[in-house]
Amino acid sequence: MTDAILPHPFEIRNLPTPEEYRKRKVALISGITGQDGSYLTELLLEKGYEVHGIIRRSSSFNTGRLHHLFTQQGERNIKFKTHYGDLSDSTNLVYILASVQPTEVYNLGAQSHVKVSFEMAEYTGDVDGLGTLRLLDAIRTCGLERHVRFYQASTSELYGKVVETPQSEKTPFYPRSPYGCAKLYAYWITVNYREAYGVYACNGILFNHESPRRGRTFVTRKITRAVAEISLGKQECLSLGNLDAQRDWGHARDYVEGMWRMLQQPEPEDFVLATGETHRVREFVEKAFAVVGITVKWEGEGEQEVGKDSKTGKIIVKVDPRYFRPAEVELLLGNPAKAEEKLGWKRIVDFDSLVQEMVEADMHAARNLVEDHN
Ligand code: NDP
Ligand code: GDR
Repeated sequence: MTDAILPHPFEIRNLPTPEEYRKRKVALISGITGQDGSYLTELLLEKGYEVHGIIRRSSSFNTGRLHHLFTQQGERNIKFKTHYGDLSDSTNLVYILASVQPTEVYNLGAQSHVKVSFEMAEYTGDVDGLGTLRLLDAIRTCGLERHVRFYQASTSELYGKVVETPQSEKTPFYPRSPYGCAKLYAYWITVNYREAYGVYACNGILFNHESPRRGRTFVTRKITRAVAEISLGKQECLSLGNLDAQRDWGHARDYVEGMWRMLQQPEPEDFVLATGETHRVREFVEKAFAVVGITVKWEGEGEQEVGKDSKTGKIIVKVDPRYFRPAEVELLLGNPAKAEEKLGWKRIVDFDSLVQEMVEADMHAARNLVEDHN
């Protein structure tokens, strides 16, 4: 390991020693407006951190998941600030790092939709892959590589095509989408900066995690919103793609706790966070409809398959090939043993409770016409 191959082009003046510096608790989160960003912010504020987030300039409102925190700022003594920025803009990242001087950086920002990544492959590579490099390089540029702890939002999509199950930190990667390939670069550049420059950098290889704050185009939330609307007579039918994909679904709130724990260890390492259970998309559909008292009866096969309300005989689920992916990840099932042993981490919310919470939240929103920011 070398101290620095090139001199730092820019250094913060009067930087304290890493030990002195880390006595503060200051977090910087990219992707703070997303599902995980909002739960992580809540967790860190509860732990007494000063939290800074990078938000993108958008022509429409994109801070809905943080709304309650902005309003609490005046009432509670919380230290929370947002900064305009983008993972495609290196200068801006250097500027934010130099002015915030964080002790922990959580890189959650990404074009995170797998299907969209097939349509926006280059952009996804730029933001999800090179964006991670830009943030790591910004840390070096500021001379903070021994001061900052870095979390990279790696993903079970790295496993892609099934090589073995359950998938652990030792399972070889075989990504199946531009998103997975971009995240593969991000995974390895994180490992590389750890090994080359001694950055305390960890990959959290997280399996799918959901919540009422999940984006509406991901399958779980798409299902729970449709279940609420269909049960209230506001929507006829739900169109889905591959009903047989299997996922290891947990609750986002449990997973952000694991992210934080990864950065509190004596040495940086990579960890899988998962439930150790897998369920098919169709099972999620059945459970979600069951919450509102509807039993789904499946008929037909392949693209002709439909789900009917067993009481009324009405078609409430259809297969639409538009939602199929050019290459699919058929089965994800994680082994969280390392995180359980070394981090003392365990998921709390089980599959049934997750589905129930999401359906109930969407029922509440649909009944009360609550504005949905997610
Ligand atoms: P979301 O899609 O909900 O949030 C993504 C965040 O990234 C948003 O804040 C978004 O901003 C921001 N973002 C998008 N593009 C850029 C950019 N160019 N520059 C800066 N920020 C950007 O994702 P999740 O919260 O679900 O996931 C968080 C991270 O974890 C992502 O990196 C995702 O790939 C990864 N991950 C997620 C898993 C899951 O199951 N949820 C599992 C494993 C990994 P805006 O609001 O403006 O769009
Ligand atoms: P995923 O999540 O691709 O696993 O990525 P998503 O919810 O989009 O898909 C899960 C599975 O459901 C199938 N599916 C559908 N998916 C969507 N979005 N819409 C549909 O109509 C539909 N019908 C069936 C998909 O084919 C797939 O098999 C998520 C993201 O959060 C990533 O950022 C993260 O890295 C991984 O989880 C772990």
